[in-house]
Amino acid sequence: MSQKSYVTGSAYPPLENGVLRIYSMRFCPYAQRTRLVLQQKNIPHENVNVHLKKKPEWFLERNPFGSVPTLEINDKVIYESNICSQYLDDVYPGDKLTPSDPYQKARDQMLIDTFGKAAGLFYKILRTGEDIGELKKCLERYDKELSKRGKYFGGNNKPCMIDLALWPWFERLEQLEEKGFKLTEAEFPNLFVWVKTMYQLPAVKTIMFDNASHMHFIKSNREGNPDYDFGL
Ligand SMILES: N[C@@H](CCC(=O)N[C@@H](CS)C(=O)NCC(=O)O)C(=O)O
Repeated sequence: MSQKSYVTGSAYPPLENGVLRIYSMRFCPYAQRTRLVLQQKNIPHENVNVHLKKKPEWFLERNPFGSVPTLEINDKVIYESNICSQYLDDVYPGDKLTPSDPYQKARDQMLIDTFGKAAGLFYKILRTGEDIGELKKCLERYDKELSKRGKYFGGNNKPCMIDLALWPWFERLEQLEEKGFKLTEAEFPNLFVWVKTMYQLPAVKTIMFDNASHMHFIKSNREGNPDYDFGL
């Protein structure tokens, strides 16, 4: 199976019974969330990358929104990153990533859902060079939360769903430097420790890109010709 992205007009790569497949795009932070869960839980799967500007017809038949990540197994199709990740955690054995306590689970989901604001601001800053103040305000909440929880949002011993759901944007934070912005350790002491700890995680190391690759992709995307297959 090719790593290169499948385009409009390509033939559907046959899916064997019982095999779990993720439809992805290598630089998508949302797909990265679910790919991190697959890695962290060691779930056997195959990866099919799709060209998001020239989507294959068979991809749109499965997910009419044409978004990644999308999961497929037998006759089941699941999309939306947090829903895909939760499905995997519910169904597959291995490290349990979601807290069993309903209140803790709700608290974590709140932090994941409301992170959408920070993610939106991040891209707006990259696009417009707008000031970083509002983003910092969002991140303060996460820094404070970590100070109560430990090395990870999941505590001192292991990462949990929220760590994996937030990570993709932190791997991309260095991109802000292009606009002359930098978050400092003095402002976000707990997030800084967390970022260092997360970089040591095998799941993160396996699928991460360095800043130069992220920058290349974001620039190509901005120019209207996203280089989905960069480096392949
Ligand atoms: N809310 C979705 C967002 C996913 C998303 O926007 N992914 C982007 C790629 S980074 C995508 O598939 N875009 C579809 C498109 O460009 O048409 C999720 O959490 O899965």
